[in-house]
Amino acid sequence: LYDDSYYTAKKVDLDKRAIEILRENSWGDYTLPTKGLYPYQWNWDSMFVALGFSEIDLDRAWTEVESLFQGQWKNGMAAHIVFRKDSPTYFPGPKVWGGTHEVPTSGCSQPPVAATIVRDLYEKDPKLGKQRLTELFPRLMRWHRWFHTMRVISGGAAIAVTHPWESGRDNSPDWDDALAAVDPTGVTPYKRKDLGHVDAAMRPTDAEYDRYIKLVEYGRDCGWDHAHITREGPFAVADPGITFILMRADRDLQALAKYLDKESAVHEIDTWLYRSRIAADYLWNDEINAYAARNLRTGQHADGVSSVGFLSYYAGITKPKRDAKLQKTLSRILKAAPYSVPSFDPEHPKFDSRRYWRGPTWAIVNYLIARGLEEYGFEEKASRIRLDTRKVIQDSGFYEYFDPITGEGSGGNHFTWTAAIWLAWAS
Ligand code: 2M8
Repeated sequence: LYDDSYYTAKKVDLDKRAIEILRENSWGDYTLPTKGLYPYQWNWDSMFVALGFSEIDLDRAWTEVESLFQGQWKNGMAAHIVFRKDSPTYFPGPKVWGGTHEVPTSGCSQPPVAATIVRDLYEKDPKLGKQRLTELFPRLMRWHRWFHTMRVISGGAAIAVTHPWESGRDNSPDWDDALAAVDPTGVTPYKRKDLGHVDAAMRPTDAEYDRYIKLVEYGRDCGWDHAHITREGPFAVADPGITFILMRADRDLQALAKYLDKESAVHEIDTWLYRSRIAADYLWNDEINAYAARNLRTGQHADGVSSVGFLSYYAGITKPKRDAKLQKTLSRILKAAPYSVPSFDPEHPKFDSRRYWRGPTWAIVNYLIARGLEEYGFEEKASRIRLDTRKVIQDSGFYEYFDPITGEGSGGNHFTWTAAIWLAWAS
C-alpha cells in the first residue's frame, strides 16, 4: 500500500515545501492559517504551527505562542482570532465582533492545545525555554481557569461551546440541533467572504452562517459576558473535543507546574482533572458506542460519531468496558474510510465527504488521536492513522482538509497547520 521509494523521493521535496509554507505564512511574530481565506492569527492553528516551527526553529516556535497571548483577555480567555489589523478578505472582522480587548480579537475561544505544545517546546530544550515558560505559565493557568469556570454550567463538568466557531469544528453535525434552535431573525445583513476563496460545497451553508452571525451579535450585545452567555445564551453544547483537549492540556500544565515548583497550581489542576473524569461519563453515548456532544439546554446527545470522540485516550481517560466498545467503533470507521480519520461517521446519513467538518479528514485531529492511541498501546491503529495522513499529503498536497474516501484535497491550499503536522509527525 505504501511505496517506500516513492515516499523517499517525495519526502525531501515535501519537507522543503512544508518549511516554505510556514515561512510564507509567517507575518513577523505570528502565522496565518493561509493567505486570503484566513488572514489573521487563529488560536489552535497557531499552536500547531509552533509545533511545526519547533522542528526547524525553536525560538520562533516560542514567539508564536507568546504572540497568541497578546490576545488574552483580562478575564483569562485566549481569543480564537487575534485580528491586529482589519483585512478585507475575511468576514466577520473585528468590528462585527466588537471586542473590548486592546489588541482586537474575536469574543470566544478555541480548543486549548497550547499548554500541551508548550510542554513539548520546553522539554525539547529546558534551558532555552525556562524563562519563557515562567512568563507564559500564569497566562495558561488563567486561560484554563476561564474554561473551568466560564464554560461549565452549574452542577456540570463538561466544557461547553457557546458558538460552533469555539469548537474549531464549525459545521459539525454535533451542533445541528442546538443551532437549529437559534432564531436568525433580524440578523444584520452581511456578505460572506469565504465563498470567494473556496467552493461552496466545501463550506457551511448560508442558514448556518446566519446563525453564526446572530450568535456573534448576541455575544457583542451582552458585552461578552461569558458566564451569562454559557448559562443563558441561545447556544450551549458540551463538546467532547474541547473537554478532552483541555483535560490533556491540564495534565501537561500540571507537569509544567511541577517543573516550576508551583504547588498550589498542582492542587488546583487536580480538581480540574477530577471534574473532567465526571465530564467524560456525561458525554458517553451508549447508543452509538462513542463519546458524543450533548446539548446543555435539552440534555440531548448527538446521534453520530465525530472523530474528536476518540480523543479520550489523548485526554488520559480509560475505562476497560467502554474502551472495548470505543475500539470497535473506531475499527468500523477506519474500515469505512481509506483516508482516515473522517471527522464524522461515513456510515451516518449526515456524512458529507467534502463539506468541511461533516466528514473530511484533518491532519491536526489525526495527530491528536494517534498520539493518545499510541500512549495507550494501540500502536497498530496509531500507525495506520499516521500513514494515512502521510499518504494523503503525498498524494494531494498541503490542503486544509481531505476527502476521506478519495483523498482529494479540499478547502484552502498551502495550509500552515497541515505543513506543520507534516514536519512534526506525519513525515
Ligand atoms: C475554520 O474556522 C473559521 C472560523 O473560526 C472559518 O471557517 O472562518 C475552522 O476549521 C477552525 O478550526 C480553524 O481554526 C480556522 C482557521 O484555520 O478555520
